[in-house]
Amino acid sequence: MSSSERAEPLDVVVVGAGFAGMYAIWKLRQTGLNLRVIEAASDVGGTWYWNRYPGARCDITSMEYSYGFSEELQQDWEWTEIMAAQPEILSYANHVADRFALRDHIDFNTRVTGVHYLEENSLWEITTDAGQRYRARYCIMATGCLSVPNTPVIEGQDEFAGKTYHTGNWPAEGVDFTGKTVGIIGTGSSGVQSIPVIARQAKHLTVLQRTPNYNLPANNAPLPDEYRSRIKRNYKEVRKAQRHAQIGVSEFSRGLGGLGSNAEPKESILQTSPEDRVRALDELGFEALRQYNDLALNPQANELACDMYREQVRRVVNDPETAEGLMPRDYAFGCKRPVIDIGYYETFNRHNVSLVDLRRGGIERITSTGIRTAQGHFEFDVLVYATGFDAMTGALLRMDIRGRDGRTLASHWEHGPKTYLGLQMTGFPNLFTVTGPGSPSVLSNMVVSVEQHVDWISDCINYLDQKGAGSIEPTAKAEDAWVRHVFEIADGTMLTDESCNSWYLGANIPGKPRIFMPYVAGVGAYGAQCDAIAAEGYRGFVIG
Ligand code: FAD
Ligand code: N01
Repeated sequence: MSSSERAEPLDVVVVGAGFAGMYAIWKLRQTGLNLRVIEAASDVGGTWYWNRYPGARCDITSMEYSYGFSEELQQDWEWTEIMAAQPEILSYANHVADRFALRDHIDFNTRVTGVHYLEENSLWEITTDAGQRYRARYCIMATGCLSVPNTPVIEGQDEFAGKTYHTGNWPAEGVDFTGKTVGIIGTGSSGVQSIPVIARQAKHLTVLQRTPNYNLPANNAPLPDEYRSRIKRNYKEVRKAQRHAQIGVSEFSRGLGGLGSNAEPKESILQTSPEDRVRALDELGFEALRQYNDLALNPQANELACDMYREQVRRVVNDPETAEGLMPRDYAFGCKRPVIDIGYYETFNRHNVSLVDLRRGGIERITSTGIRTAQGHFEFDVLVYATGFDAMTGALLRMDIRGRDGRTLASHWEHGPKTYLGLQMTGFPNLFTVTGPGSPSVLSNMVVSVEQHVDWISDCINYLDQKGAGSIEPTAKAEDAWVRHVFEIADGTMLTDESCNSWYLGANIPGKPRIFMPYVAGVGAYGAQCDAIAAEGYRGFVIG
């Protein structure tokens, strides 16, 4: 009998076998629950399975962007660089799967298409593209925030005769760009990481850029031995500190580079003179922007930083017209996820790289040989989409999720995602989301947030089982109050500024409601609320 056809319902079905689904297996197995994980890919790793584009790497120090659940694992595993590249992170995921025999619980190459609540027997029925059916008391969506690549609809795109790739769904065998003329659309994190690497191989690379980003230097390097041993000696404290930190990175990594591990910014840019700022750029280049503490909340301070940024682009990029084209304008520094780069601007000094600044005339259509823009036609052998994701809600809304009374998640979220704590939705009992909208999620070190969510969900299921309770879901009042709270604390920051068209707001997907989705208060403040709510007998939830 296949796992999906067993007579008895499962305790739990988990959808997705990235870091979240993998940890869910380890955690829920400890408590004796019987579970299956369903994964569309042919193996584990999620993000790091799909995003194999050249240059892909994490932007948080790997000693911290890694699991904390096993002391033996964290002592044994050796990272080679401060921020590991994708192949190393995927090897790590494979190692974890082997070491803890996780694959035994996973059905690979299987995409979940339907998730329906059967009210009469309080079970979820999960159906797949292969026609399998699973039934379970609980369903955990570990489907990822950045797991649905966004390919914009551009007229003529099917006519292109060359090869087309998306950074978020890169072929496992890699792509050889040698001797090829390549066009790339998109200059977010994926574009900024891949452009310097593709440029080193291709005959010619044309970067089609609609919005230039604000990038900061990665400062990546081989992992310093002293840092490695300091972290390993203190891993227990590191993991504890992560859970109390703003973005889930401990002070043990301070000063190392990567998000969350910069030195504490001490200076107010508003207190500096023009001469001070020129001197700072002379001494530190783009790094200078990391030392100011008033950019996030003060628009005037932010504008001074933007001026410094543009001046530094001018200094690095030799051709004045290209430099001008690469300068971000009209939106605040910090409103989008910071892009961490390695040699991005220097790449535009290569003879085989050119920029098409789409602000001077956009894409009109894709032709059989390239892209026609208002500025002319550009020919390519290969076209790369580095155009991002339908983030945070995309994977959930692509499944047909139906809760009580057959109500769809799509209708519950018609005006934007509504959750309580980013963990549950009203009307969808016993269905949990890992790092869902309304939790720190993509604003955090996501391995830390994944572990915190899975731990909370596991404790919640144990609590219900001990009580002999059959279901849990948030009250509409608690859900509404949480949605308001998430919005209110983001309001007034650069993150929700009108000029900002980030994927945090859903602004990258035509027709998606413009709502700020993650929770900005930080991993520590958020975790404390989750713990308090559980300690008070799951305040705001109805236990049936
Ligand atoms: P994912 O890794 O996205 O896994 C979700 C899985 O669910 C996927 O394997 C997918 O195939 C599967 N799935 C989805 N829908 C279905 C379905 N219907 N049926 C079956 N299976 C399904 N975060 C950081 O904190 N630091 C970083 O440095 C960082 N770097 C990143 C770099 C890149 C290129 C990208 C794209 C993201 C990065 N992130 C980073 C975010 C990253 O997504 C998370 O850190 C983390 O890997 C998420 O793990 P997850 O298991 O929640 O989701
Ligand atoms: O996607 P993005 P991403 N015509 O949405 C452009 C994580 N990540 O894959 O800004 C022309 O940021 C779009 O232009 P615009 C990280 O969380 C992390 O790069 O909409 N251009 C933009 O330039 C990150 O934030 C790492 O005007 C079009 C680009 O495509 C998230 O994933 C590495 C277009 C998309 O940028 C997403 O990053 C990679 C069109 N029709 C990813 N449509 C690390 O470094 C879109 N664009 C850890």
